[in-house]
Amino acid sequence: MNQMRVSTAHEAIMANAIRALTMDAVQAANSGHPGMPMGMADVAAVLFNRFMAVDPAAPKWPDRDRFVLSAGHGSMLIYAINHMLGYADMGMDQIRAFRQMGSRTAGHPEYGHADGIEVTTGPLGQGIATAVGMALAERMQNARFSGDLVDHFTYVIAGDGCLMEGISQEAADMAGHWGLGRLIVLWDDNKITIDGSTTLSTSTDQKARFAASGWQVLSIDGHNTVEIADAIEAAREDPRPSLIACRTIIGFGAPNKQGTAATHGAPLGEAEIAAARKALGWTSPPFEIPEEAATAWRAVAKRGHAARLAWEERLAASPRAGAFTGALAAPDAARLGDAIAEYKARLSAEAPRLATRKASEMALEVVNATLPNMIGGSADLTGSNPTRTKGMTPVSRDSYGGDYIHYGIREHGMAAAMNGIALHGGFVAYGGTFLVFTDYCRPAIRLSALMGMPVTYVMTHDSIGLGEDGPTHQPVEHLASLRAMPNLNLFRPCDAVETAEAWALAATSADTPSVLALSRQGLPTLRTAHSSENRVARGAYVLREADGARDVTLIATGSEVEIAMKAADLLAAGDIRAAVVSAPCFELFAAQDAGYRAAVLGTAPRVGVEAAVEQGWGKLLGDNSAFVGMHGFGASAPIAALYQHFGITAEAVAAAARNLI
Ligand SMILES: Cc1ncc(C[n+]2csc(CCOP(=O)(O)OP(=O)(O)O)c2C)c(N)n1
Ligand SMILES: [Mg+2]
Repeated sequence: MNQMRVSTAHEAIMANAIRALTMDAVQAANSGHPGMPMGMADVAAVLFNRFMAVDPAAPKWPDRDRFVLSAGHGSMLIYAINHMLGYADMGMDQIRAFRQMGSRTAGHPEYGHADGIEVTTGPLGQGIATAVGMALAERMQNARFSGDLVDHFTYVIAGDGCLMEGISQEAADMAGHWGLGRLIVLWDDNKITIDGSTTLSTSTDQKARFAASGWQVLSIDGHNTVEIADAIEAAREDPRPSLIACRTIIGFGAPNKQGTAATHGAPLGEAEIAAARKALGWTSPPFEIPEEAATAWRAVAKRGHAARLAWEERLAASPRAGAFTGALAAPDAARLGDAIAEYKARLSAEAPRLATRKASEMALEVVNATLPNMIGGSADLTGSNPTRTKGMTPVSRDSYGGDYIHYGIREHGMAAAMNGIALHGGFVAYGGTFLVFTDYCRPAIRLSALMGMPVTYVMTHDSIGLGEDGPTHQPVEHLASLRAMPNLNLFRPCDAVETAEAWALAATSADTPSVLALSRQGLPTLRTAHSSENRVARGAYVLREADGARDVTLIATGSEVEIAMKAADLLAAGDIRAAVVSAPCFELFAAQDAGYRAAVLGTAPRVGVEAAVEQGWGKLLGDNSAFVGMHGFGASAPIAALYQHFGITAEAVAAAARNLI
């Protein structure tokens, strides 16, 4: 950016416009957080005035700079900015309706609610870690399409809270290790959190911490526009990611409350707002922006608009234009469906006995060979999760052209980074760890679901079936807790065929993330009759119908479907007619029409079987039912002893069925 072409004279009034809109919107809503936007207004004004390239007329322009408000409570900062930049969906009506039902100006910024909001933030620390994924995706896309088409920065505003959260260390470590020089974190170093001074709760030298992770660290007065601009310029030049400690005064401009936690999360009050207007020399009434400020902000949008048009010309002239646009489009579900159907035919014919984690690797061979933009990874369990397929090469600071990410032992960071990769666009991300550690990823999985990011979590070692590693590693409540999360598909396939079908759905999902719960232990192929139909897509289906009218329906998932099938054999020997329903995805089953669901479930008594807690099974089982599963934590022992000890056996299922009839 050529600074000489930018007018800097208006930055004080640009910043005060943020402050005024913030004070007035929070006051009108009688709720919200004025302190952070008022404290960081100068930094934001300089950042946008001199550096940001965004075009409100094309909010999704792929080479735009990304702005992440990690300190999401300061949402009025981004709403005020986007209003003044002229985003069509952020009129003053929206600012007036801050935090009201149906407005785009939600309490915390929500991806998809309004243009120019790159990521949902509010859970502190998520933004900075998500931004790492965005900045990595920028480099990966740059490696594939060159700097002509991909050449943007990711800017983050993070508060003391974001940096105190543990995930910030995972984020800092990843970004430093990957050398993400286009990631620039502006730390709102105001030394205040909700409870008061940061001295109440932290003594960490944050600058030393980031430096230790390989970052450039700069310190500035966050109210000095020259220092702000120089620091951002230096950050852009340095090959390392940069942390700019912006020493600020929270609530800057409110003469009696600034510098105190009182400005963090409550309206300032009419009297203090009047005093702030006076102190700032702001004479405009509430929700009015003086011409000078409006013009200055519009100039930023104009510059971004010109940059976007220039980029479009470069794209049009590029021999890679088709490939670039293709990579941003939805994955080709029809093509993958065909490839998976062909692969399934082979599986059904050969009927291998495989752990579903191994079956997942085999399915991924098909997925990755068919879809060109898959980015795999694992949190240091590559061999255990089998997530790396043939020909995949590691992504590193020397090789952004790779397609496999060694996330290290940073499950939470991995999950957030995958969100960032998905938000950036151009790639489809999956990453693995043990299912029990979904808890370590959970806040980021929740954001995948809330934002509608179709990332895939490859979660292996999905029950006591993992054996000797014991209860610390054996998920028991995880299936239930993941099923409780809205907009998340949990797949627990029973064999290699279902695993392939689950992958076909996960890899081409439009706006729902997927968790694949996969076994460590070997499982037989139960789908030996080939059908090109993706049966997992219906969530649950009759795997084996009873010989005549059903006496009982056995419903199972994953590794326990084999047990249910054996139980049906035992029951048949006693002249009891049992159907077996495989239910790999409760969420997709719930989305089927009532007629289909009723036909699958039948009217006979039901027995549910899953090596996990019963919670969440109620709807499938109904009243006249039994459940065979776990009632507490597992134990460390060989797998056969565990299933015996916890009573999850074909005999136990058959006995439960007989009890009901
Ligand atoms: C994970 C998480 N924990 C707690 C909160 C509640 N919370 C919102 S802001 C905040 C304090 C943030 O302090 P800081 O980042 O310094 O923001 P400032 O007060 O300076 O605006 C807390 C605890 C949250 N949003 N996310
Ligand atoms: Mg603070």
